[in-house]
Formats: sequence, structure tokens, C-alpha cells
Amino acid sequence: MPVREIATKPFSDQKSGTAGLRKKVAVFQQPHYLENFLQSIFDVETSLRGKTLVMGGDGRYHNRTAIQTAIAMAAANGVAKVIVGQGGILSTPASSHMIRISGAAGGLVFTASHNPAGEDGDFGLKFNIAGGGQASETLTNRIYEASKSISRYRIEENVWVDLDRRGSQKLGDMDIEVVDCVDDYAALMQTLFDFDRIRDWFKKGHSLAFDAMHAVTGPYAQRIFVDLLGAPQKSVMNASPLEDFGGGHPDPNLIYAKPLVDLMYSDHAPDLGGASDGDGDRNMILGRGIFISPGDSLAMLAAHLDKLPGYKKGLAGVARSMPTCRALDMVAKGRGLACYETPTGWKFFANLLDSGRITLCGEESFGTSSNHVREKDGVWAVLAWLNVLAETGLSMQQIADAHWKQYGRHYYARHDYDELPTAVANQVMETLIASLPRLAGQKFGEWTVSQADEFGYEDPVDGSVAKSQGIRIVFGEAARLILRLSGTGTKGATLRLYLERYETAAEKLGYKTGEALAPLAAIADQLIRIGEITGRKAPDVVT
Ligand code: VG1
Ligand code: CO
Repeated sequence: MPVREIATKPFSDQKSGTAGLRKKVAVFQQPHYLENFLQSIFDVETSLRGKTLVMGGDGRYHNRTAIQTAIAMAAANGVAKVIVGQGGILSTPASSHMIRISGAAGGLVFTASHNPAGEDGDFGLKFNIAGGGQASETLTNRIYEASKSISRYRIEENVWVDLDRRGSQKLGDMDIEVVDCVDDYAALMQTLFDFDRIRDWFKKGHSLAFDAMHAVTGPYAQRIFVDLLGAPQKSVMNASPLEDFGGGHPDPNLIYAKPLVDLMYSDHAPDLGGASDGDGDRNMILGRGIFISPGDSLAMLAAHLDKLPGYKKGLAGVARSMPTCRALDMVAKGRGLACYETPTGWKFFANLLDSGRITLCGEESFGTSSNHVREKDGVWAVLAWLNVLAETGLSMQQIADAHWKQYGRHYYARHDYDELPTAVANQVMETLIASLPRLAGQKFGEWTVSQADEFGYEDPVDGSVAKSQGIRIVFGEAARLILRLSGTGTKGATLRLYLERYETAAEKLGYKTGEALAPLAAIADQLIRIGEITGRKAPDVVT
């Protein structure tokens, strides 16, 4: 096979965000764009030479083309072996697992997660390192620096790999193994959860509705919930992955997964409702007539996980991202567990997981996972809940009520203001930052500001520092307001406002979330002035 060095010029925008590089498909389709970014990875991560590289994606438009290019470049850059999911498909958690069990030196995960797909949609690429975690900020910054001065890339010419044929192939000296996307992942799940007990639970007539949103979890849900656990076929909705995700927005939340939400609040609601996102790392959890917020789901799992086979030894510790509500902290306190607070983005959990400091972690953005992989994991979360229900014999409502009674309840919501002009979004941030020094001690409604600052993080394992990770206005244990800019969008800027209110009194545990948070939202208006500065009357998405 002829290897060629192709001359190229740098693009200036190949900086990774919260989770990899995400751009419009048309940006990735520009000649040399993907190649430049891949070569920057190969140039910086020289440890890939002579080693195994895992590849897979969420199946969105452009996935197969990009994978063919990546394979041709891997061969030209001395990679010894590529393991690729059949049809180019691997969910994000399954990719992480594949990297771990194959001893690969890294992985390329082709996804823009929940961002819409199709010709006019988004595409993306995450580079994961040995061990299965996302590249650290230090590493992605080095890749970005390399991309700014790149002048050539290496590629094998005229490569076409049959991605649909399972088994081994050769490309010059490089081995290619096309693998089933579910096999290894399903085997891992069976080591963590009590499949027999869940099967019995279904046999007793209990039920599940899982919405794969026409994205990557379809085949995983079919195999695990239906084939292995015996749930009726109708338990899995929208199970066929489509290149454009059926034109939808595969983000499992109250807005974009509305059909599932409506079902769960209807007369024929099943016991458990779950949904996942484009690349299979997010999860939404509902019970009959009840939505479990991601922060609550994390806290409740922290309280019940040690009942499940894979976690019988107990939890080493737990972690949450800073904007995630502090329900987890209450469980940690009650059970004497260490609880870490990290910046937004799963990569910040990697060192805590690798060093054995934590077993379970999560984010408010519908992300939950454990130390079984180094990514968040949607199907894992649904299985964990199935197993908790089967083990305890309780309903979601009963579990939630008991939890809130014991630990108190954190009402929580996130308000997103999408596609703002970048300058305007920055102005909101800067105006608030300027006002922070005079906020402490001020009283708003029933709450007094105990702390107002920008969140920074020093990694307890490697000492690396991340600054400016969001603004937080804390009202003791009672409430918090948090504001940050999204790092995953591809158009304009997105502001995220997070609202959290904590109540412990029995008569205050049954409020509707919107009503409970209304006074806090009013304080946010007064303090942060998003409406006034942006001219927006309301957030675009409330989850
Ligand atoms: C968002 C979420 C963050 C999550 C990230 C990647 O980032 O807030 O919690 O880790 O998406 O998730 P941001 O910077 O837009 O707020 V995924 O499922 O898109 O890989
Ligand atoms: Co995702």
C-alpha cells in the first residue's frame, strides 16, 4: 500500500471543548480538516505507534467516511492494530470498555453526542487514551497547538475497509478487527448486575420503556433488555439507529424525550422509563408519574448501589460536577464517603476513578457512571435502576419519597439560553464576575449569600489546575445559583443557568420543581440579569 505525505495548511479552530472537537458536518467535510486533526493526534500521542487503536462512533451521518479516513491514517502512522465496531458503531461507554479490555493505547470516538445529526447537523471526534478515559485538557491543548502548525499528514492511499464484515482484515502491515458493538459491553453488564433477578422482575409483570431515540443505544437495548432480560419487545422504542437520528434531537431530557415523558405520566405507564442520547453516554430516569432528576438519580444510586453484585464491597467515594446538585453530598455525609466536586466534563473524573478514590460519579446533564468504564454510561444507569427496583421490590416513587425523607430534597433545574451572540453571552458572564466581590453577606428573599466566586479545581491526583469553571453564588446549604458557558455547542454561545434549592421539612418535600424554584429564578433575574442583557424573555430549554 502506498503511503503518501500530503501537504496541508493549519485550521485555526481545532480546539476541543468539554468533550472533544465538535463542528458542523460541513466543517469536517472541508478537504484536509479531519486529516489535520487526526495527524495532530498521531504527532502528539506517539505512544499509538506499534499499538492498538479502537474506533467507533454513534452512527451519525459522515461516521463511515470519517472512520475510513482514520483507518487509512492509522496505518500510515504506524498503528499496529485497529479494532473497529461493525458498521462503524460503538457507543461511547462501549468504546471506553473496548479500549480497556483490549489494552489499546487509545481510541477515536466519532460523535457529537446529543447534537442533531444529518448533512446539516453536527459531527465530532473525541480522543480517548489508554485506560479508556477522555484526553485531559493538557493533552487536548497540545493537540490543538500541533494543529496550528501542521504542514503535512500521512495517509495510505486507496483504502477501503469492509466495516460490515466481522473478523480480521489486513491493511499493509496493520491488522484490522471488526467486532460486534454489543458483545463485550453486554458481558461486562452481566458482571455488574443481577440479570436473573431482573429477569424475574419482568416475569412478575413489571415493565420498562426505554427510548433509544434512533441513536446508538438501539442495538444495546435490544440485546440487553429484550434478548437477555426478557423484557417484551415493545419495551424498546425507536431502536433502529438512523444517520440523522430520525431528524430529532437525541438528548434525553424532559423536552427532547417528550414522548417517553408523556408515556410515564399516562395511565399505562410502565414501572421504569429510561432514555439515552446520540452516543449512549447520557441517561434519563423516570418512574410511573415521577421524573428523577439526574442529581437525585446519582444520589439515590449512591445510597443503593452496594446492594448490587458489582458493588457489594461498597463505594470507595463519589464525585459530582460542580453544577450538579448537592444531593450526592448528603448521602456521602450520611455514609461517611469522600465526595469530590469537579469541573463540568467527564474527563475530570478520570484520575479520581483511576486512583481508586471514587466508584460512582455523575453530572446534572443526565450523566451517571461508575468505575466500570471511564465514560458516562446511559444503559448502565438504566440497568442499575432496574436492578435496584428488582432488589428492593419498591417503586420509583417509594424510593424517592424515602430518600427525600432521610436526606432532604434538592429541587433543581437548568435553564439554557442557546445561540446567543458570543459577545453578549460574555457580557453576561463579565457583568456577574464584576459584581461577585460585593455579594457575600447580602440577603435575597429568605436566603443569604455565603459565597460568590468563580469555581477552580486542583486535581488531587496530578495537581493540574483548571480555572474559571463557572460562577457560583452559594446560599449556604439552602440554595445555589450557577452560571457557565457551554463548551459543546457549534453555533454562537450557550449560557447555562443552574438553580438548586434544598428543603428538609416534611411539608416542603412535595412541591412541583418549577414552583419550588420560582423564587430562586426571580433572584437570578435580579442578580444575573440575563433577560435584560440578552433581550431574551425566557430560556430556550428548561431541564
Ligand atoms: C455538556 C454538559 C456536560 C457534559 C458534556 C458532554 O457540556 O453540560 O456535563 O459532560 O456536555 O456530554 P457543556 O460544556 O455544553 O455544558 V455529551 O453526552 O455531549 O458527550
Ligand atoms: Co453523549
